[in-house]
Amino acid sequence: MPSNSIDSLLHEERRFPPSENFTSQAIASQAIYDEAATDRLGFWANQARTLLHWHKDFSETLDWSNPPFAKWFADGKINVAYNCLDRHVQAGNGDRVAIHWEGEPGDSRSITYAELTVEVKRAANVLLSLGIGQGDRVAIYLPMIPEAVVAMLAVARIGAVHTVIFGGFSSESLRSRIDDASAKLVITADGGWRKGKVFPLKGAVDGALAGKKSTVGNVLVVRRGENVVDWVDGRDRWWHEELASADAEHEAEAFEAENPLFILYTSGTTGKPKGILHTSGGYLTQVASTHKNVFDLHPESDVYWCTADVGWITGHSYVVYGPLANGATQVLYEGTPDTPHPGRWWEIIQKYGVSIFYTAPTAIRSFMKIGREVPNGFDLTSLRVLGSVGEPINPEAWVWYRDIIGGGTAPVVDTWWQTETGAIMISGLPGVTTLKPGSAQVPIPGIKIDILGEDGTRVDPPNGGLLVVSEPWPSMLRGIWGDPERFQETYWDRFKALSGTKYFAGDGAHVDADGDIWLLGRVDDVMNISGHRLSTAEIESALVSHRIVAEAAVVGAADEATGQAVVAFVILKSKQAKKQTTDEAVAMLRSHVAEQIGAIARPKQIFIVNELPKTRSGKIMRRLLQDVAEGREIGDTTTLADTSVMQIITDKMK
Ligand code: 6R9
Repeated sequence: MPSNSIDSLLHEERRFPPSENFTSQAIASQAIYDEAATDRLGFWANQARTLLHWHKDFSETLDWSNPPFAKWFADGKINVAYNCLDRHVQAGNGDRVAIHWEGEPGDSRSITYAELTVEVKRAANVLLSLGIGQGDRVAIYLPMIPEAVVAMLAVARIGAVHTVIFGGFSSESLRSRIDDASAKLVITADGGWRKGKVFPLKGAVDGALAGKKSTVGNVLVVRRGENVVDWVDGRDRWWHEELASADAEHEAEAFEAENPLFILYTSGTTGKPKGILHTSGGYLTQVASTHKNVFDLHPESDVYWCTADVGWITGHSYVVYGPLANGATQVLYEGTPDTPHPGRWWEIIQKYGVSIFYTAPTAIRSFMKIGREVPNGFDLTSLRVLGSVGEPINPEAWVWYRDIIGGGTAPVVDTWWQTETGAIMISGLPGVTTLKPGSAQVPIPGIKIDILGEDGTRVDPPNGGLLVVSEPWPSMLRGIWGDPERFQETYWDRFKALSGTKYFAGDGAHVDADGDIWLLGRVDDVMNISGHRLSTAEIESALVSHRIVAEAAVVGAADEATGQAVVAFVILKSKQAKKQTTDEAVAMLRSHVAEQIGAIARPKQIFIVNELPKTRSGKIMRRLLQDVAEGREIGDTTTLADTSVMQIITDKMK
């Protein structure tokens, strides 16, 4: 991680206590910590009942009789979309803006809660007319346009299950996710705007569905890019035509609290992405509660903006479900931060008077690089709370964020969580916590975190260890789609024999003497590129699927801008090696990975080598390759089968 070495972190002395002004109006207070410490389950039951509308109240908060399969609020009944829409309208807030949408080319739309509710009702009726019902899977592959939110909520409203696939993923990735989830319907767009151009989406869907039997019966296409698309009669339908003829009335039915809400694919340690399953009542409780407390949301006056794409968990929890369950007004932006000019984000904050802003360290670092002159050219005085997510934020970026974007006063909350945890787990609370740059700080009320050593016993400061969640939590994943064994093995078996059923997060961490937690990055083969998760195995298997490649090893190397960068070491097949220059081979392989997975996975560097460092049992020693890629002295090579390999590789790279 950039400058987040444990040594530099331990010398971080800056402290930022809350101001009296902030504390006097803050949503959170010491009282919620006290409440949760006295009665953890009672606290969550209380959050569920005060923040959400239950069609039928629950009698049991948590059923943990069959770990790791948890049930929260199991006999309660709820409709997630009703909670995000209808009830705000019924409470007299129909005229409040739900979404200020800003298209990349400069077009914009403001949509009220009343309008959004009608759109979702129409879309729900369209889904029903296409034969989608409770439990059916719907794949969503859309740009950041309001229809993405409408589509997700319409699926939720009828008790079906969405799987959103990030628009940057390739046709191949789309196909494997559609197949794994057995989706019956795909909702896409002709194209979307990115970096001043229209990028096509419908074509990738056509590619994913071409030439094979698929569970997909229909493709609904939103018109956005106005680019030319191919059309399969009978299968494809225009979203705007279907919605226009659909009934604007739809009554939300109550579903069980554990009704599946969505599957979201994320990278794990193997080549095959995992379909993380989330359900309804517990998930909505924790996203609503954290969104309110961690961001100090005052829905009647705040304008909130989370820059994440809805294709990631942050977009699910803190663009769609959290803010809408809380009746917030938010900004949704289609494009990139620097189009058409490097101040685009700050211009949007100025235009809408954004008061709460949530983004990733990689973005902050790229703005730091451009310089403070750009944000200084805009009025950012509306900002009062800043959030960070996706990877550790180095103290320098934290302080810059607070000073330059937050006017030297806005609290910065560093929020640690994962696709699997569904909602924020570790973070300071603005108005309560004395903030410490670089530390994610403390578990939120109602969450139990421990740092354990390899032997399953608690590690004391200043030693580092493995981060575990020791008690079930409402928004926890309920499984890996179609693979209960992998669910058990990946997350729950690590400490089972040693200290009971605890959730192993895959992150290393350290606690300081104040009890504040410092995240140290992944301890497995998962990389973090600009806050996006990618697995080394996934990229390696994409590389070896190319005809010229014999073997490949991928590492995440520290990178100033993106946190980590993908670096690949590739052995070519000897017959193929001579057919092109090294530069040609590298260029070919970089674009091959982008086609197989998506542009985010494209290796920054590829080194063509003759050997890879392996142990006697044949395991590639990525640790040594990482030393090479990061330009470090090479570590212990004694377990290598052939100890001269590293010398050959380093010579080759000179
Ligand atoms: C929400 C999200 C999860 C992984 C996680 C960790 C890293 C996320 C972090 C952080 C340090 C933070 N991570 N937030 N590390 N400080 N505030 O990013 O989910 O895409 O599943 O990634 O990201 O390594 O394990 P996801």
